Amino acid sequence: MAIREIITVPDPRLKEISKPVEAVTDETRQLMDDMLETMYEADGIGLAAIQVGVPQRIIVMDLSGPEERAEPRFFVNPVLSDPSEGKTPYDEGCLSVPGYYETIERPSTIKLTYLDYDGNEVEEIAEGMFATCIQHEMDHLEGVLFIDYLSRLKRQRAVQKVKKLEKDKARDAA
Ligand code: GNR
Ligand code: NI
Repeated sequence: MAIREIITVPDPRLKEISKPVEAVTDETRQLMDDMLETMYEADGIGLAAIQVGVPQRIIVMDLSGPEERAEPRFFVNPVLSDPSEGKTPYDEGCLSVPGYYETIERPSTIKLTYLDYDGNEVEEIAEGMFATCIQHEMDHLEGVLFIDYLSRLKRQRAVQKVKKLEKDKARDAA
């Protein structure tokens, strides 16, 4: 396993639409292992492949949190359907928009189908934090970030904040 670099806004690759995986192979699993390790190292609960610069429809997730890391999950070619009418607000963040948080409302429950780590088809209903997270990750596969739901002013502020953070980081490293 290897830690990969997480790309951040305004990297144009984050706007790409990711392509379906043709078959779940050992190469796919190696990428998923790397993504999981990268996500763990960054203290995240979810990560889409495009966030490490790979435009494939792959998501990893572990909702047990940075302390436990007990429930790694892998989603290949996920499809969402039947979103509930009821919505749930959640204070969202994104590893590609580090240091910025804003409340986003999304459908409270949603159906999903996907291929798992072994390439088996799975169907389930997501609710709670799982529903929020899978919708956030699914957006990444379509080139959409949570800040795209905000006003242009807030979105620009978020991008500026990330740029400043990275400039300061680069300066500290020099
Ligand atoms: O680590 C993450 N936390 C989070 C919190 C609320 C809603 C969504 C997320 S996903 C995010 C990691 C990430 O950027 N995934 O794409
Ligand atoms: Ni994200």
